[in-house]
Amino acid sequence: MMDEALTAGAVARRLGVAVTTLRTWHQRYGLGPSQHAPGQHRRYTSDDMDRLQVMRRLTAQGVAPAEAAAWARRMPVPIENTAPADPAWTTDPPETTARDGGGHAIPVGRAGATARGLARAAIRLDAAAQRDILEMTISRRGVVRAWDEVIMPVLFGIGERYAATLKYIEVEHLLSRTVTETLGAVSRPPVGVTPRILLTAANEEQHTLPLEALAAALAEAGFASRLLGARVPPDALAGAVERTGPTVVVIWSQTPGTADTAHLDRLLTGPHRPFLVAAAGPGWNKQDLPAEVPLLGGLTEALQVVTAAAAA
Ligand code: B12
Repeated sequence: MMDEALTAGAVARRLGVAVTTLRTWHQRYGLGPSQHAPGQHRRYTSDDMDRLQVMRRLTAQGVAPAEAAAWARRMPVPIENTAPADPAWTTDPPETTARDGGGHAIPVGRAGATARGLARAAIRLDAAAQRDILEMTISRRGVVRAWDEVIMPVLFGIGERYAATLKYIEVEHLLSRTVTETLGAVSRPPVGVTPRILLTAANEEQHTLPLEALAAALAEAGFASRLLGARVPPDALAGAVERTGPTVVVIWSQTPGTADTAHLDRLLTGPHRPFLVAAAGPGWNKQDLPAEVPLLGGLTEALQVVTAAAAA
C-alpha cells in the first residue's frame, strides 16, 4: 500500500510500463487515476495502483488487455470508493477475447465468463492466472458460489475433455493444485477453536477437491474442520476418530470402486460413534447406505447439514 497518491510518471516507473501505456489503459479501459484536487493533475491512489498491478500482471501473462482490465476493475476496493452503479463490480467481465481454438477448449457449458477465463488459464497451464482468477472469485463471491459457478464447471469440462481424448492430464493436475492452494488459503478460524468436524476421502480415493471446498466453506462460516485428505484406510480413520472425537464425519467417494459401506458401519458401531456420519460424492449408492447415513448432494447442502450437526 502507498501512503500518498502518485503521479503518472511515478506509477509508470513502479510498474515498469511507459506513461503512454498508462494513458491508453486510462482512455480505453477506464483504469485511470481517481484522486482529484482542484487545479492539479489527477493522481493515482493505492487502490488505482492495485488495479494497475493486476492489469500489468495479466497482460504480461498474455491475457487480452480488455479482459485483463475487466478483472482489474473488479479488484475489491473499500466500500466508500465503490461506485454502486458500475456494472463492472457486479457482473462477470465481458467476453472480449477470441475463444481458444476448438481443439484446445475446455467446455464449460452455460457457466459464465469467469469459468471460461479459468478454463483458458487451465489449458495454457498458467498457474499465476488461475490463482488470480480463483482468489478474486472466492473473495467476491464466497467459496460456495466460486465452487458451484466457476470451479466445478471447469472440473466437469476437464473430465469431459479427458474422457473424449485421454489427454490433458497435466491440465487437470495443475488446476487441481491451484484449486487446492487457493481453497487452502481461505482464512481459517483462530487457533484454539477445536475442530468438531472430520472430513476424509474413502480408502484408495484420490479425489479430495470437493472436501477441500467444504473445509473452506466451513471456515468461511466460522467452523473449524480437520481434513485428512486422500486415500484414508479404515484403520487410520478409526484411529483419528478415536483420538479426536469428532461430532461429524464426512466420507468422500468419487467412484463406486472406493465406496465401501463397511467404512461407514465401522464408525457407526465403534466405541466413539460420531453424532453424524455422512456420505458424500457420486461414488456412493444411496440404496446401499445405512439408514442413519445421509448422502450429501452438493456443497450448499453439505454446509447446511454439517454446520447444523456440529452446532447441535
Ligand atoms: C480433478 C480430478 C482428478 C484429480 C483429483 C485431485 C484432487 N485433489 O481431488 C486426480 C488427478 C487425482 C484424479 C485421479 C483419478 N481420476 Co479423476 N477426475 C478429476 C475431475 C477432473 C474433477 C474431480 C472433482 O473434484 N469433481 C468434483 C465435482 C466437480 O464433481 P462431482 O463429484 O461429480 O459433482 C457432483 C456431486 O458430487 C455434487 N457435488 C459437487 N461438489 C460437491 C461438494 C460437496 C461437498 C458435496 C457433498 C457434493 C458435491 O454435485 C455434482 C452433481 O452431480 C473429474 C471430472 C468430474 N466430472 O468430476 C475426474 C474423474 C472423477 N476422474 C476419473 C478417473 C477415471 C480418475 C482416475 C481413475 C484416473 C486414473 N486412471 O488414474 C484417478 C482415480 C484414482 C482413485 N482411486 O481415486 C473419472 C471417473 C469416472 C468414473 N465415474 O468412474 C472422472 C469423472 C473423469 C472422466 N470423465 O473420466 N482425478
